[in-house]
Amino acid sequence: MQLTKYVFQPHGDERGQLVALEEYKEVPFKIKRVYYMYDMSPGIVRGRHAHKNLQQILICIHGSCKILLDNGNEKKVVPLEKPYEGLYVANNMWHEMFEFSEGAVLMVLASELYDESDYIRNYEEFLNFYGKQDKE
Ligand code: T46
Repeated sequence: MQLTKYVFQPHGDERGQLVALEEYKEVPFKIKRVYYMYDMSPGIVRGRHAHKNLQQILICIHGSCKILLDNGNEKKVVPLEKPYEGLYVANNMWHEMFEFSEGAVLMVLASELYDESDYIRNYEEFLNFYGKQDKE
């Protein structure tokens, strides 16, 4: 499985750090939506779905968390621990977010507007479609 973890360039000076992300530059797609999650309960797992078309970059802008990526054949767990790191999550990739540290904030840059019909929330359905497709 090919992983793309970006290390963005912080613009730092004595006042602190700043990271700037522009579409088609640091981010390989047009950014149509930004959302973020916070106040996660201890031990909670979020995600547990794949997207048919959506591409995303996940950035843990405060605290840390882990991301499970699963393409139907292979699984990888990627830690997100720095506010200047971004994990690319392609379409057709089952993903789960877990082990959020206290106070963690996970921000997501998304290539499409919110569309519930783009989600595959059933793991068997995901495996039946993408797992078999990848093996052909
Ligand atoms: C994803 C992972 C990384 C909206 O109304 N608009 C939105 O843009 C989003 C993202 C969510 N919602 C609503 C839908 C649900 O009622 O917010 C609620 C929580 O969404 P969900 O349970 O899908 O959240 P996660 O954390 O499981 O998944 C989210 C994204 O939905 C998903 O696309 O890839 O983060």
